[in-house]
Amino acid sequence: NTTPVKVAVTGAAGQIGYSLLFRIASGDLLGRDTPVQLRLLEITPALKALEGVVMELDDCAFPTLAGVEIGDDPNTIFDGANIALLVGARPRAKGMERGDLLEANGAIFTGQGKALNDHAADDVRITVTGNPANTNALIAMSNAPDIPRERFSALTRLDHNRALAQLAAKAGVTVSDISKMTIWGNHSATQYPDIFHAEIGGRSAAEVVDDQDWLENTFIPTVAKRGAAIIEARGSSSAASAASATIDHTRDWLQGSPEGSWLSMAVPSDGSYGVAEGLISSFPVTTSGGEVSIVQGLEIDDFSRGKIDASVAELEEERQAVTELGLI
Ligand code: NAX
Repeated sequence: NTTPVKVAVTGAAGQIGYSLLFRIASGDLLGRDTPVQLRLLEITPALKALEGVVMELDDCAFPTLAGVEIGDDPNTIFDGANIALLVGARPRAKGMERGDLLEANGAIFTGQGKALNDHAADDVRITVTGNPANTNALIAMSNAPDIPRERFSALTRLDHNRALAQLAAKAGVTVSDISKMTIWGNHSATQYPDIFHAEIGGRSAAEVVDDQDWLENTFIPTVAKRGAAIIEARGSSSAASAASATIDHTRDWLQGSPEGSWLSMAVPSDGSYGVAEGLISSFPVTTSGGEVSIVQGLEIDDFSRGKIDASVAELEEERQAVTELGLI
C-alpha cells in the first residue's frame, strides 16, 4: 500500500510534539513500510517554531515520511485525516479554576470536533492526549455527530506504562513478564491502577506482591502522581514518555492488542462496570481490526469498587460542568 496514511497532530510545536513527530515519521506508529503524511496544527504564534521542527523532520530524511502540511486552521489540517492525535491543549495557568480550564479547552475541542466531523477521512480514529484528556475527548466526540463514537479515545496508556514499570520493579521482573494491567477511570490523580487482575508469569500480581500496604500507600499514589514527580525532577512535564504512550495506544488500537492480555484505553462507556454510559473512562480493553472491546466479566472487589467509583464520579462532575457551559 503506497497511499500515505494521513496523521494529524495538534500542538505539534509543543514538547510532546517534539518527540512524537519523529517517532511517527520514522515508522514507529504504522510500521516502516507504510508511508505517512503528517498534518500539523498549531496556533498562529507557534507556526514559526513549527516551521523549525519541520526543517528538522526534513533533515532526518525518513524514508517513511511522504510529506508534511502545517497550518493553524483545523478545517484544513484535518482534511482527509485517517488518524488524529489531539495533543495541543490549554495548560492550567496560575489562578485558573478548574471551570476556567474546562472552558478554555472547551473552545478548542468543540472547534476541533466539528472540523474532524466535516473534514476527516471516514475511517478516522482520534486519540486525545491534551488535558483534561477524558473530558476533552467527550467534548470533541459530542461535537462530531457523524463520526461513530467508538472512534474517540483518550490516553491512559502513560498511566498504564507507569504502573507496569512500578510493579515490575517491586516484583523484580521485567515489564514483559506482566500482563493484564488495568487503569480505570480518569487520567487524573483519581485514576485507579488495578493489579488485582494483572498477572506476573501467569500468576495473580496481587498475590505475587502480597503487600496491601505497598499497594495502597506506595504503588497507587506513585502512579497517580508520577506526572508531578517528573515536573519536580525535570522542571517540565513528561514529554518523551507521553509521546511514546500516544504511539503505543494508537498503534495497538490499529494493530491489535497482544494475545492473552489487554490494554488500558479511555473510551466511551457502554455502561460496563457501572460506569455511566457515554463518559470517556479508562477500561481494560482488547483491540482487533481497529475495533475496541471492553473486557467483560471481571470481578471487582470492594476496594477496587470504591476506587473506580471515585474516579468515575470525577468524570461525571466534569461532564456536568461542560454541559452547564454548553460545550456538549
Ligand atoms: P506544550 O505546552 O509544550 O505544547 C502544547 C502545544 O499545543 C503548544 O505548542 C500550543 O501552542 C499548542 N496548542 C494550544 N492550543 C492549540 C490549538 N487550539 N490548536 C493547536 N495547537 C494548540 O505541552 P506538552 O507538554 O506538549 O503537553 C501537551 C498536552 O498533553 C498538555 O495538555 C498536557 O497536560 C498533556 N499531557 C497529557 C498526558 C496524558 O497522559 N494524557 C501526559 C503528558 C501531558 O501532561
